[in-house]
Amino acid sequence: MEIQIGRAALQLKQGDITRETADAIVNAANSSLLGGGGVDGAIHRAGGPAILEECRRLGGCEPGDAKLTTGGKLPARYVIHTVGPIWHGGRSREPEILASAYRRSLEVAMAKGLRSVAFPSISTGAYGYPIEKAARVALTAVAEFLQSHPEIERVTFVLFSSPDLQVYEAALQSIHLS
Ligand code: AR6
Repeated sequence: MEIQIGRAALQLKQGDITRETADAIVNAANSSLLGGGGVDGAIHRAGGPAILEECRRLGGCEPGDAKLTTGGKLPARYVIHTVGPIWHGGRSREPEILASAYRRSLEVAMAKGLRSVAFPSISTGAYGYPIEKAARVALTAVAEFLQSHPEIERVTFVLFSSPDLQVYEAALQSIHLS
């Protein structure tokens, strides 16, 4: 599924983000930036040790912030490492922190002059954020950003499973039509 927002394309697809050829892929990391499981583990495995070497020099990352490394051996040129919120029931600023993770990732991409960015579903794995809620926050934050920043030409959400893709498609339809 793909929609236009201003001049930009917002695309949803199923796949493995480590195989994406965007200018940058986004990593759902933890505050240490020193690796982990899930998509973080997959990105470091596929990208090789150069990414972790660069991460060691970044001094970690606060939840809701984002930092840049090169893509190592990945097809993407850069990796933007962001940290989503751990789900604690929804009253600990989880939506604000999640929206900030998406916005800051796009700001970091823009600062480097990048035009295409691929995101995984941040916080909906090990961090336990309910995916229906996370999808609305994610798509709203990205759509608002694209409306005011035409420099970004394409954002792709790469959902790992078909059920996850369906959740994002339903969320995008309801946001787009409202
Ligand atoms: N491509 C796309 N999506 C993927 C891939 C992949 N190769 N692998 C997993 N996913 P998670 P979080 C999906 O747990 O919830 C790490 O240990 C996965 O199905 O990777 O933000 C970090 O170091 C899920 O939908 O990230 C942190 O400690 C989504 O990516 C912690 O997990 C996010 O799941 C961050 O937790």
